[in-house]
Amino acid sequence: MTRPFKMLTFQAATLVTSALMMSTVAAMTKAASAPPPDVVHIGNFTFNQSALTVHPGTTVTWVNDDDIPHTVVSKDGVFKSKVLDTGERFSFTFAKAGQFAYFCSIHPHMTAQVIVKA
Ligand SMILES: [Cu+2]
Repeated sequence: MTRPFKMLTFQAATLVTSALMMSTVAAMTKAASAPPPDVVHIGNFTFNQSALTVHPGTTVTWVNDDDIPHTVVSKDGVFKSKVLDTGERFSFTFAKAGQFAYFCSIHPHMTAQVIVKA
C-alpha cells in the first residue's frame, strides 16, 4: 500500500518544482524586458545608480529621498542643481553622447556618473 502513496508524493513534488521554475523564469523575463530607469534616487548619502546609461535626448531626474539636503553638480559644469531638500527633484536632458561625472557639492565624496550612448 505504500507504493502508490510514494508515487503520488513524487508527482506532487515534481509539479511544485516545475511551477517554481516557471515562476522564476517569468520573473527573470519581466526583469530583462523592463525599460531602463532614468530616475536616480538619493538616499543615505548615496546616488542609487552609480553609472546610469541612457540614450541621447533622455531626461534624467534626481530625487532626494534622504532626510538631509543634497545637490547634483556636474564635474565639467554641464549641469548644476540648487540645494535639494527632502522630496525635491532636479532634471537634466542629455542631448549629446558622453560621460558625465557628477557629485554632491555639500558632500563631495558622493559621486556618480551618467553615460550617454547612442
Ligand atoms: Cu549631499
